[in-house]
Amino acid sequence: MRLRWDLFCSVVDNYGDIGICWRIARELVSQHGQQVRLWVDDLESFQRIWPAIALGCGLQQCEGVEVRAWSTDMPEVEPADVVVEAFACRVPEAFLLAMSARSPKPVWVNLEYFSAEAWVAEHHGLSSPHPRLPLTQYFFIPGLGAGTGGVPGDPAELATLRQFQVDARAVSVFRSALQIPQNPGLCVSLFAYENPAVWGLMRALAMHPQRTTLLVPEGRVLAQVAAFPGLDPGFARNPQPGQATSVEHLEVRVLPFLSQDAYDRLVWSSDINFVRGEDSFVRAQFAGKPMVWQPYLQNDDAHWHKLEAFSAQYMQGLPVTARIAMSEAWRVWNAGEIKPPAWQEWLGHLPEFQSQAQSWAIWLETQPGLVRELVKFCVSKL
Ligand code: TRH
Repeated sequence: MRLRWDLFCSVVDNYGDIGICWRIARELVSQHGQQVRLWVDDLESFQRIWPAIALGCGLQQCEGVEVRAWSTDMPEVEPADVVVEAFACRVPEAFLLAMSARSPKPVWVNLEYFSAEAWVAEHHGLSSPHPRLPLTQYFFIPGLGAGTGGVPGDPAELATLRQFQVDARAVSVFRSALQIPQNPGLCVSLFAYENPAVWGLMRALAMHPQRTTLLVPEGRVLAQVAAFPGLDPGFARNPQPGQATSVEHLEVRVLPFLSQDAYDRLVWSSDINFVRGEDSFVRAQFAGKPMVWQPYLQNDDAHWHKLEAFSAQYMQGLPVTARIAMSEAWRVWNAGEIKPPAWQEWLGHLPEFQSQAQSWAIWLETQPGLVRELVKFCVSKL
């Protein structure tokens, strides 16, 4: 059934909000034949992850999606069949009134962040009536397992990336374009928030017998990486994309901020991925490579609960010593502690992490896909 969708995305900070909405919008169109209007209040962030997006353009078409700049003077438009408010953003009052005046009323969805916590299955699908208007909103919460909104991953996109991963020539072309060495040794991608723990990691990598290339796209953690003792002082002052510098067995290489497609390829072609937030975190799981996750910092330690809930499931297939090593490294990373021994221990278990990450990725692909579930859910509420 071809429905019309209004998908609203407000960029709070960082790139996860638009990153996830953009994947959903594209998959709705390409895999489910839906008609999507994506409202975004920050085209600059959008353009960073998808360079084809034009700035200052109120309405544009991209990848079959109608992209609208969402500003305070939102034009009067008829709401679509489905209205999705992503990540607690709120549509303007005038639009809500138009929704309540529409017949039939749109299916109104509050799309939440992905989490492995148990409450997800309890709250997913619940409804909440509007206090004044004849409208009902439904919670749609992505997660792991039955009763959740599923995992964000476009099956066609995953198949393409899986092919890329085993295509040595394609990986080589990708690396050349970014000046990544063809034989990088242990190839580690690093996408993180500011984190003092990065020095402990770098110390362990520098001492590790295998040569390591640490690939750091421009972003929040770069200044701390560059200030690591022993790196070239010029680099430390002003690290620029394309530059590289070494200390002992570790080479640090700065990448430009990549398009979302290129970032996916970086994750799929690296041996280890440090990821953060929601979207890169799920990409790293599908890539089937060892990873370290830094959830977005929240009040009341909510990020620690998220981390614990996910770790309990993700790490359960590991032998005990490997599980302890992984869990300690993830703790140290998120606590911001500089502890090289935790990383040495962790590096010692990489082969176990590799096979566990592969099994996890295979299992994850058997899980319900978020967009398919979302379409089914909305059709059922029409
Ligand atoms: O940028 P993030 O930290 O986003 C966060 C989280 O989503 C968080 O939960 C949310 O509450 C907060 O924003 C407001 O991390 P995330 O989720 O991994 O999103 C990053 C996106 O940026 C993802 O789609 C990948 C993309 N990306 C690029 O396109 N190019 C790059 O070079 C890099 C490093 C990332």
